[in-house]
Amino acid sequence: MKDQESQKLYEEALKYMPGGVNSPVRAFRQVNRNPLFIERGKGSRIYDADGNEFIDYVGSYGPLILGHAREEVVEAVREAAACGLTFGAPTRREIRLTELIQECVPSMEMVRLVNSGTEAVMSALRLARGYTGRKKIIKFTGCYHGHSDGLLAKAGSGLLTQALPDSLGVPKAFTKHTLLADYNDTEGVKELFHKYKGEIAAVIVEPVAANMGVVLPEEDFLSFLRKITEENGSLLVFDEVITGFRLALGGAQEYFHIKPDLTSLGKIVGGGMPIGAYGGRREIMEKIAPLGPVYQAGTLSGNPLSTAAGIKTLELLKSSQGLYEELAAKGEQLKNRILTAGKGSIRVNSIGSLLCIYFADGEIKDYNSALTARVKDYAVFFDYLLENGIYAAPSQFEAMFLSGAHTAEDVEYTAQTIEKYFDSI
Ligand code: KE4
Repeated sequence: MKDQESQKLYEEALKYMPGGVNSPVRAFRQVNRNPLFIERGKGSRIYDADGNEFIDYVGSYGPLILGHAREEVVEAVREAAACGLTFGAPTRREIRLTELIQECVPSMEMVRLVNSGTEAVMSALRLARGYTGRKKIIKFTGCYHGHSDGLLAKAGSGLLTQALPDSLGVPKAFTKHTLLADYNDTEGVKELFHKYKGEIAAVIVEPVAANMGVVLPEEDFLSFLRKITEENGSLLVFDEVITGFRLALGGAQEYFHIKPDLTSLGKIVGGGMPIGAYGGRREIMEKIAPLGPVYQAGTLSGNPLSTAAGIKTLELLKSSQGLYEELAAKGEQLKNRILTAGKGSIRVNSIGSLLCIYFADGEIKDYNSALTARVKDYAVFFDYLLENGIYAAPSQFEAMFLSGAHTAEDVEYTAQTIEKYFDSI
């Protein structure tokens, strides 16, 4: 595959940016090649600097459930931009977007818009501590909730990719109130609530752990978290930055019928523009400045372009009959074809349009089992797909995303290519 232009751009990029990228996973460090520089995308396709075309299963790590450059979304941004990029003042689009969020996710009785998923989670946890007057937070190993200091403890996503259990530069003091439990380990959570009785402000969880590949909650895990937080006066925070508007229009909380106290959103809610949001029960959200004493702010929060893209995206999702069923069917079809092709050498975790192909022998149900994945085998597989026009996640621990723009032909071609791979090794 020709990649001279990407190589040239990569050399250039290395002069100015750490690793030549603005987010670590894009550097392709876990796979055996340098990153490709992407020029444009349309629908399920992306096109790189050398003119190569790929079926894209990264989709910018989640926002593009409608595919790249969906005309109505681009038009909405274009129209908003022509009226000014930002005002630092309230606008009607913020009302419309937060109204749509509340319609789709009824537990979010009140919403604050921010600029990234990291900011949404960081703010939600500050609010949880402010509202409860407690300090401790429980998070799960392998879950990733953005890069705010207190959460960079045994996190997933890029930290798992680079085998960094923690980050340099985060003093121990900043994570001493972060308690760790293993995903799906209800006994471990019980022990923490026993040991730190009355001190736990919140439990934060990815309702589907999409940042250690795709690890599903075991039966009753989420309802157990709902119960034990209620019993202890702690808040349940669903980090739906990936699952929000992905598993269902109402996200994982609709899919699993669990009502958290607070929810963080990102990605899809901005339709590909920079965004985050957090929200929940009114009496909790009213603690947020300027109403209450928990401070949080942002220059570009609720900006016209992100709200325009988010509004149009959610309106299209609301009116798209059968999209989620279609995504789930495509995901299931692809999972079954891949499992058969793998002849027992791989595992595929999937739910709806989220999927992860693990090069592993045992079930992947938490951080420790995820660590058993044969990442070098994954890297060889990734390269084969890339050479055959398929752009998969450049890390064993990132989910692959299907969109409404992926056609039956895309799925068939992908399945056949994967079948050829396993026949060839
Ligand atoms: P951002 O700050 O990257 O917008 O969101 C942080 C975040 C929070 N919560 C969850 C569940 C997330 O998955 C993320 C970010 N996801 C990663 C992909 N696994 C972003 C990709 C990247 O870091 O480049």
